[in-house]
Amino acid sequence: MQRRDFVTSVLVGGLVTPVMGDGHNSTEDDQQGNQGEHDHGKRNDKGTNYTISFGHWNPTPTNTPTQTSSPIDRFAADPNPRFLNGHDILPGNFRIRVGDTVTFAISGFHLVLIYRGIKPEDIDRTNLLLSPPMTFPPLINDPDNRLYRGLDPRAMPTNQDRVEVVGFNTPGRYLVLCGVLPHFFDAAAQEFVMFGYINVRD
Ligand SMILES: [Cu+2]
Repeated sequence: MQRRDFVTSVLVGGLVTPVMGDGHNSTEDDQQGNQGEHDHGKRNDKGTNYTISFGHWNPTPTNTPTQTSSPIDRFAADPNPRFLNGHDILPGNFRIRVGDTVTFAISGFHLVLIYRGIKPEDIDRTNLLLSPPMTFPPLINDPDNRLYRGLDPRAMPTNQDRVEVVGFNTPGRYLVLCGVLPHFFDAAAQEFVMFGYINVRD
């Protein structure tokens, strides 16, 4: 069975010379990184991966609300200096294809929320909130049209940075936002801030 799978993999891979019969051995598998595990027929050869930075550390002299020229030292007493965190989703608007995946590279106290076919105004940010334990800000808890809710950042107060990879399997326009309420909606300016769109097409 392993031998047959390997031959299939070579043919599917489009190599000029098919490896038949005795051509299969464990050394070749190791060179391909397969280590004997095959997943042919399920491979997504067309898809690709995109990276979105979801909040970022911002060691520059122009931060708000605190003006500072200090570099960020994460060995310091507070390893997550929130006033030096940029609340941006970058890129904020782009197109991918069905089957692609997106790597959300999350830095700081943020919550990845993905909705399909709605706008920021459609999110219930008044009634559907997770009550803040301790000093955490409220988190949006609106399940309507939600495709994905990421890990609860309140569960990891010391090491907030992480990566979450999400696949997009249905065409549509997806709203990506940070579920931390004051990041998503600036109450003083009365405007939506930390959100973006991913357009998924066939
Ligand atoms: Cu956020």
